[in-house]
Parts: sequence; structure tokens; C-alpha cells
Amino acid sequence: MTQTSWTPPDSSAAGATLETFILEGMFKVPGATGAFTSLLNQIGLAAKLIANRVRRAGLADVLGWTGDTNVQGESVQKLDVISNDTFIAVLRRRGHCMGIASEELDDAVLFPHATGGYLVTVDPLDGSSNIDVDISIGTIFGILRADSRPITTASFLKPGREFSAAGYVIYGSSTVLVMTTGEGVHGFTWDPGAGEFFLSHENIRCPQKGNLYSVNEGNASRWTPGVRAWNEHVKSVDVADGRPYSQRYVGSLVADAHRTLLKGGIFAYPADTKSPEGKLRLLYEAGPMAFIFEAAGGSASTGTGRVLDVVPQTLHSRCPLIIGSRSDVATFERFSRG
Ligand code: AHM
Repeated sequence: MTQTSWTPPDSSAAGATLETFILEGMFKVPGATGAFTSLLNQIGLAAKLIANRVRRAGLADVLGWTGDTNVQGESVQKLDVISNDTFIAVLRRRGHCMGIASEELDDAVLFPHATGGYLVTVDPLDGSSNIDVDISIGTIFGILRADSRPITTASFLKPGREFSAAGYVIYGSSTVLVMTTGEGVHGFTWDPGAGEFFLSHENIRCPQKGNLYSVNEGNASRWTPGVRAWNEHVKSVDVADGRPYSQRYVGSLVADAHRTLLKGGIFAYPADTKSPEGKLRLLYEAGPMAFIFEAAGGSASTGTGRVLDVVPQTLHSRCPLIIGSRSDVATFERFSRG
């Protein structure tokens, strides 16, 4: 029998686990030490561990409140605590992460022994009010360079344009990890049988225009006249422009952002009279999402300017967030500026 050379059935995706994909990326960077690659792999491991707990949440007595409140004054759920502890436990290993700023912690956790030069911002379990009713929740993260010593709270207070990488994990009908290092946004779907994330969404591009809008309309009485005018606009009829748009709102940022990234349209959590700075947190919610949307060819605005240029004043600073298709975000800005 003649030996023939073998060609992979699909040269892009076959066998591409998250780890393989990250390693192959490292080989393309001259002089890469492997620290960044190793850190991304550690984040993938934390995501696997959290996904496993989320899947078993209803069975494992981890639903419900702990009785504590976090720095935002919100009730803390058991899975919030578990997810936060998981991130800290995983990232303190290997010495690449010098500190973590988390939604669940008043202050950053610093790892003085680490030398790897990176900081991580994370919302370990976003949308946690949805846990008890089996709606999609997620993890959001950003990676910054720790470029000065000693590491202090101020080391984290950088605008989102300085992220080295950002991503999120959606624990939905599938578990999908989406990440970017600023060039190309890629999605990896969790295969529970194999225990791996496999490349499933290569080079995600956010459509330039969509026909969905996503906003908590219960806040309409608190919006500015400009935001109210935008809201009327997307609901008004103009067949040529694809209006009226359809509304979708989950109330879990990862779910609303993931749909908007893949299908286009707009997600908006604008400033209002109750939350003059917006509701979402800059370092571990709005910033990473803005970094991802820009890398996918979409836009991220505060309503009047670029989210990635906003400098956080504290670890838990908030920011209005309008993300989505370029054309739809531009329309929002036009109304919002008045
Ligand atoms: P959380 O940190 O309490 O989970 O709040 C963040 C969540 C986001 O996931 C979501 O986009 C937003 O809050 C929904 O807010 P609202 O319920 O005001 O619409």
C-alpha cells in the first residue's frame, strides 16, 4: 500500500484548543518569554473551573446569598465568592500576575513574589442576579502591563486602550470564551466531554449595522432628552433603514454583549439621573468590552467619547457603555450629543 501524506480536514480549526491557539500566537512574537501566554492559559483554567461550578450550581448547594454585601453594596452570592476565590487561587500561581482588581474586593490583591509583569482586572461572575433563574451569566477580564514598581492601586488606574488583552466567558447554552490581544477577536467553545475549549469562532467581526437594540427601558424616565430621542428613533418606522429595531435585553452584560458582537446592533447602559456615571464598572466591565468591540471592528462609546480613553479614578469607577455596530453607535452619539 502506498503511503500518502495526510492533510488536516480543516487546517484552521481542527484540534485548536485554547491552549494550542495561544501557544501558536506566542511563536509568532519574536522574543516572547511565554509569561503572557502562560497567564492567558491560567485565565482559561479559571474559566474551566468556574464553568464546571456554574453547570452544577443547582445541584451543589452553591446557589443563594452568603449574607454579605460587596463594595458596591450588592448582596454577594455564593458563586460570586467561589468564582473570585478561583481566580485568585489560579492566578497567584506561576508568578506572571502581580495583582488582581476584582469586582468582589474593595482593594486589589497583590502577589509580591510575582515577577511576570502583568495585572488582571476581573468581574469573576457578572450578572449574578440571574444565577438563581438559570439565565446566562459570565466572567469578564482585562490584562494590563505592570510597568512601574512598587505595584499599588494606582498601577491599575489606566485607560482601557492600555489593555494587553481582554475577554469574557459566557456560561450560556454553551460556555464560550471570547478573547483578543487587540488584533483579532476569537471565540472558543467548551467541550465538556474533552474538558477543553476549542476554537469555534475565528476572527469575529461585529457587523457594521444591525437591527437589534438592547437597553433597560425601565430607566427611560431617568435618561437625558438625547437618549430618549435615540430610543424613539430606533423604534420608529423607516423600512429602508431597517427600523423599527427589535428589542433584546437579558440584564447580563456578557449575554447582551455576546449577542451584539455576533449579530450586530447596539447595547446601551447610558448615564442617567440615578447613575450619573453610568452603572457598569470601567476596569472590569466597560473597559474590557470596549477593547473587544473595537478589536472586532465595532465601536464603544460613553455617548460622547471613546470608552477606551476614560481614565478610572478608583478601582471601581463606573462609566456609561454604548457598544455595538459602528453605524448604530454613531447614531446613538448623534442623538446623545444633541
Ligand atoms: P452586577 O454586577 O450586579 O451583576 O451588575 C452588572 C449587570 C450587568 O451584567 C448588566 O448589564 C447590568 O447589570 C444590568 O443592570 P440593570 O438590572 O439595571 O438593567
